[in-house]
Amino acid sequence: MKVYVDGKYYDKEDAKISVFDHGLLYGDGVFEGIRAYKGKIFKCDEHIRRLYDSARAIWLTVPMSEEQMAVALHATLEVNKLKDAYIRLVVTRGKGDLGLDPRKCPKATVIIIADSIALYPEEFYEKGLEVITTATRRIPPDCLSPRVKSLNYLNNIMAKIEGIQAGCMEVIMLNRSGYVAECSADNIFMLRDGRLFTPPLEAGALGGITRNTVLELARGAGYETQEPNLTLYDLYTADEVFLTGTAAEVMPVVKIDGRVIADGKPGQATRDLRKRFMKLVGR
Ligand code: PXG
Repeated sequence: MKVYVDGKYYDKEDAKISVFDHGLLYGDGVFEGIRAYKGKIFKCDEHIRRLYDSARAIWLTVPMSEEQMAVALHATLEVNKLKDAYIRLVVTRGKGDLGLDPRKCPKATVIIIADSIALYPEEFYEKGLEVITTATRRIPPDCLSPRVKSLNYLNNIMAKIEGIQAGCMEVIMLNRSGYVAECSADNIFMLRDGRLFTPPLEAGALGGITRNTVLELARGAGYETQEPNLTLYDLYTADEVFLTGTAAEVMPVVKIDGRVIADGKPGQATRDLRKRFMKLVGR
């Protein structure tokens, strides 16, 4: 495996950054999780746009153009001879000193790792996931915008640990008002009477690339879509619930906090939208 670090490729063992990098010292940086299907990077421009928006929002200058970033992403796939892959793109504040001051970091660090994907086992798509709601609430947008895909994932990791302890692979996080925000690394959707709902970004959701794609696919297929605040009551009484994300794609949910959703099987619309998504990515 060859890893891209600041314009050069290193073997996995030799791909290293400084212990003074503020990405490590403070979680000061941004990242993207991207997928390639059959050699084509899925929604490459959208991921690059989100990365640069995240960077701009935290006063971080990415030391290359968006066009150069696209070239670097494709080159990293090429060097590793990967067709179906998971790409982790990380931009940190760079090497600085032992203080918060980002002005001490003259140049951002850019890392691109491309690996074969660890897929969710097929059985989860057939049977559906069981999830719980966590006590850990999503960080409020007035503290750190969830729109920024930053290297500060502790909030989500605390939620993930609650899920692991309950035997669940994914968890639902509420915002401080008690409305549904999203999951630890996925967005959430529900269906009711044929209409598709997902929480608004203001509720504390990341603007997921898969979320956008599924909303577009659904509208194109004639579903009515809405983005209202959703409560746990809405999810518990939904006809269908599913998750979207780069890793999960479209994943049915059949149990929430011990309550069986509808008949406990992946729903018709979920299967339909999953099929449309898989067609779009060519699988
Ligand atoms: N919410 C959060 C908090 C996320 O981190 C999503 C929603 C879904 O967004 P996309 O753009 O992927 O549809 C994410 C995505 C990983 C990993 O390795 C995490 C994500 C994506 C890919 C890999 O844990 N998070």
